[in-house]
Amino acid sequence: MSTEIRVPDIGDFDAVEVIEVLVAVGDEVKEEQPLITLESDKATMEVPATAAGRVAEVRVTEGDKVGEGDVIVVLADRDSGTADRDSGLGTRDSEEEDGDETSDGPADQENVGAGEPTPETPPPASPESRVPSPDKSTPTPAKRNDAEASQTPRATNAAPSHASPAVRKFARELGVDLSRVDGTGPKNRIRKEDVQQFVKQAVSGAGSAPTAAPGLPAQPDVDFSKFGETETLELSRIRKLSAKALHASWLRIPHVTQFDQADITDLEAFRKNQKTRAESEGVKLTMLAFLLKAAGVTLAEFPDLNSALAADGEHLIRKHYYNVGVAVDTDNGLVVPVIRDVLNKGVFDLAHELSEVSDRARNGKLKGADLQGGCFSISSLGGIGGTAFTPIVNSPEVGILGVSRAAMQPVWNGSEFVPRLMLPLSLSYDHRVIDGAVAARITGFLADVLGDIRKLLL
Ligand code: CAO
Repeated sequence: MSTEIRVPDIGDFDAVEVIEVLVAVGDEVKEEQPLITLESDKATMEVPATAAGRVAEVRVTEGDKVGEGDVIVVLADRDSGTADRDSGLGTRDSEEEDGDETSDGPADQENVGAGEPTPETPPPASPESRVPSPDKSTPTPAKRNDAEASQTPRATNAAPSHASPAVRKFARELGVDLSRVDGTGPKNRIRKEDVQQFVKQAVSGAGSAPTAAPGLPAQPDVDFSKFGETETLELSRIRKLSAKALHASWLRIPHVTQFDQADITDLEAFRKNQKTRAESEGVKLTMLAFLLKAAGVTLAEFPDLNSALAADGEHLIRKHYYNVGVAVDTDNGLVVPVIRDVLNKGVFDLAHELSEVSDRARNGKLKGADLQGGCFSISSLGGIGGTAFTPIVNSPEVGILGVSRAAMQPVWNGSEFVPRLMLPLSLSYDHRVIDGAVAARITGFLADVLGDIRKLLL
């Protein structure tokens, strides 16, 4: 038995151009998989399969004009696949060639235009390997109901870059900005081949990863020995990895840093007061343990800060767990182990875990799992010095808190200046997710929590 897939109701158009044929004879297609892309004056639309099966015939080629009811593809049922093939149904050579022009075969086609967010591929190793693996419990956007999905072509705006949804998805996967690609298709439409060509040029010309920044000028290879004596040292493994991760985050994320101060006079008095008790329990109670707790409370209050932007750039994945990475300075470079469930742990427990994990970091004893699953990060330079800095967000997280050295300052209380211990906070955030006004509220909230020990501990 075979199934004819027809052009569904596409509104007021009766002759719409086929700009892409996404399948070829012999391909196995799933229900809802896009088969062809149509383009009208106003939009491009993918026509999905209304059933699963093997493509026995492709009745259209690029450039054809089609209207509602026209048969575009004939599917053979999986069961009757061999029989249909034997009967020679729809195996015209020319069609196979046409299909090959626009398709990389069944494997590549599976996800094309599926319209669901693709979780960010976890990078290979630390510190970017702390990227949480796709959270199975995270709700994904609701699936359209079958009837709606199978009868309606999916429309997207053709402007501003002239490319089909499949080409857009392909470009997105490679990190290519389509506005920088010249289209060689009809009406300057960008084809898959144009994107491939752009990437090839970027790789050969710039020598940098296309996913990082196609077209970035290559770093000049300067012979510094012309100017004086030099030596060349190999970077440590950690530094090489973190350099790559930091560079990718820097390029990927539009950063803004919000500065604020928290009055930690009472908190510091409390910490000092508890220090001896903590030491008797073998715990070094530093300010960072309180900051971890405060970060948990803040993430719970501002759920967008506890999120990740999906790879399609159109969905936000909110996390319902509260894991915070802590930047630890080691002889071999920066590592960011993750402290889990900070919202629900006591400050003593957090202090204990922090000193245990930073010891392991300094002794090179961290495991891969220690570096994964973070939602947010803290980079504390308070033990060293400085008044403010602009930390780099650890993509795909959306925020990082930089903490500088607390100092006594005269603070006006409405009637007089009083000496208060002020802690400088620098919150860098992904401006695609967090707006400036929200960031100001976040640091204000954090300062408030740190300023009132009850809000932190209760
Ligand atoms: N203001 C004033 N004093 C501070 C402070 C602050 N913000 N933060 C810490 N201190 C104090 C501590 O209380 C401690 O004093 P006491 O010994 O009197 O208790 C002292 O400074 C040393 O603290 P510490 O740095 O050993 O401990 P910590 O928990 O604050 O930090 C860790 C631990 C692992 C974060 C830290 O050792 C570290 O590696 N910091 C560097 C992080 C880094 O490199 N970030 C940059 C990343 S981007 O390149």
